[in-house]
Amino acid sequence: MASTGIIPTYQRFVNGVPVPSFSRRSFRPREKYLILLVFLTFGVVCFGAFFFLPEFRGGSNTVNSVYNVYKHMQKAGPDLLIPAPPHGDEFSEIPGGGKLIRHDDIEHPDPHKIEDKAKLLAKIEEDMEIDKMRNQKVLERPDIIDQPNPALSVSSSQRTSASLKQVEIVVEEISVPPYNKIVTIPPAPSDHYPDTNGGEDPDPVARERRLKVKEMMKHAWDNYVRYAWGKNELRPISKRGHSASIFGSMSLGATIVDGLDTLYIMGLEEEFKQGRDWIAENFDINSATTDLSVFETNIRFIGGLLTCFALTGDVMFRDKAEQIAKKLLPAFQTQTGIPHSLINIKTGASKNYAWASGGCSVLSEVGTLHLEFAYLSDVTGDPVYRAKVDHIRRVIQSMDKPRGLYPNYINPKTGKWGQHHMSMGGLGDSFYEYLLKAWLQSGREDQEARQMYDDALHYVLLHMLKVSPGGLTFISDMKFDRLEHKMDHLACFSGGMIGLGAQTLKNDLSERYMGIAEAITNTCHESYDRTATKLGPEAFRFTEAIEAKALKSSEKYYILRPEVIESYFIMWRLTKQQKYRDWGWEAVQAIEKHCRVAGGYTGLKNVYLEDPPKDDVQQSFFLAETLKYLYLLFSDDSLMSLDEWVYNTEAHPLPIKGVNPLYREQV
Ligand code: DMJ
Repeated sequence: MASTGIIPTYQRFVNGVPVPSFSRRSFRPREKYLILLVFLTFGVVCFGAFFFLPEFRGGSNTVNSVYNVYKHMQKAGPDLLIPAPPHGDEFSEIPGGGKLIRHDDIEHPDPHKIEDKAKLLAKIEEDMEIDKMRNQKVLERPDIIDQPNPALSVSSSQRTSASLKQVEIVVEEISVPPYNKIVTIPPAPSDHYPDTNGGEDPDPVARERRLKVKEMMKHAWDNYVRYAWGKNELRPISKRGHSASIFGSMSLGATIVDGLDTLYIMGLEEEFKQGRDWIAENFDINSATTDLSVFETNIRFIGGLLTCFALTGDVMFRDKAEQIAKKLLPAFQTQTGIPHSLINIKTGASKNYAWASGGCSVLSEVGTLHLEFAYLSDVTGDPVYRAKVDHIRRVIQSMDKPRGLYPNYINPKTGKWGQHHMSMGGLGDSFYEYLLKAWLQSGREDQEARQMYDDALHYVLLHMLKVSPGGLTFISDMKFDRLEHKMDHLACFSGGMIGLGAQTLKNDLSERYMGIAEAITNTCHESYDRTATKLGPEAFRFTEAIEAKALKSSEKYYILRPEVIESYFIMWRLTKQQKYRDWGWEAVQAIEKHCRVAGGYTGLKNVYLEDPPKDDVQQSFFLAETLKYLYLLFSDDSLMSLDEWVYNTEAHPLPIKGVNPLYREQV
């Protein structure tokens, strides 16, 4: 007879003959064990649910508990989506963001509409592609199709464990996932930590403005979390991920790594912890299978991670930085040791850009590795990284300089210059910056770097510095012997750099150089002020007809770049002239008016139009640099002081050796 019970019955045989089971009066020992096992399992499940689900532990009421169970089920995947039971509170947090939104927006999807939504999404994505081709306005993706990713929510346990100031070595033995084991390296004995909750300026206006910038960071970050978590960048209008070619085709979470130290500095602890855990758990440079830019990977990823290591002592950051640097090393295996621009992380094959003059490497790229690689050697104890960048320095230093200038292109095979194009903007810029900053980073020990900086700047100013008929000072580009009276937005960092150089080594030239720094920063401000949006173009020119304005349509865009604001920040700290703060605030207002959209911040295609078309990209450097510099502009000097930190070219502050106890070098 077939059993209809839940517990299976077993047929007994005696000498091969089945014995009818109805004749038994009690369970056999095996059956008893089985029943016991079932009850035990049930008990363990109940016990586990009670103690380990935070909602049960929190003693919430029944409705809330049911609601929370529903949320857990949502995490299991879209297939399990069911209408949520009624809930007492009308609002909840966006996962990871802490921003209040209506439950209706996220929690009550009508199951019957899910298919239509998917179709709508596909249609919108298709429209956007067509739209892009026509260079028309990007179609905004309506909110109804965005389901927050529950996997991104910051759990209560994460919240309580979020601490930015880890001083002692902590190994949490009980945690299962390795990323929860935070091992920290203490700084040299000192009570010195950046007071990220402090740094408030005595001026109440500055305090208010700083708060506004912090809110902007929240808006940028929350939307990235909501729509593009783990992707490189956010498309804030079409509300999806974006990846520029510099990141290859992989999702490396560039915005997380690049923006993390800004979160830290702003005291956004939950968001910092959320990003930190993503990096620990998900960031793997080996997932990169196509070509990556050595320069960009260094300044954004290695630089960002090293700053987080310095700030927290959390060795996970240092180790990830080192893993990346190791993968970049094959790019240095050229005849001269001058690295190639691109590397395939998987194969180790490296090459230069097809467009670069005669197969050359780019000056700004090979010269912008020094800070990160030197620091990495000191914190890991492995001299290989510093050796690589010292070698680059020696090669470049030994080359003849046409009229004392450094051309933008250098051939890694021959060790000779390519085309004699010189620029303080793209292709040249941060080469000069890193000479000055290598000296600063070394606690002013690296005299060779300072000498090279002084010489390079002398010849740049001698040959390329110009004053327009209207009295605007600018650093022109130079192509062979011809000056091109154009300045890139990128070159606007030089106001701050020249000021910093003048202030940190007082000599006969200091006053003149400080004057030039002020004049260049003023010109860059003019390039903003002379537009309809009050945001500056990608490049501006000086001709008989125009001054500090873009000429070509390809120069009229603004992609949330930081360089002008970077100079406001440095010049404010050096001179304390109120105008720099005022100009920074003008930029904040313009960004809010023209670049802020519901889904984040976008670049503009033409800053001279009252209502410019938008590019639908929130660059990772907007979080890493633009917002960080704005925040620091309105902070007290004590926060991330220029006496203790040197900012890499992506605005990731690295500690100054011998001055800042957070240097954390291996001894
Ligand atoms: C950043 O990635 C860095 O500042 C780099 O040096 C050049 N420009 C971008 C931002 O404009």
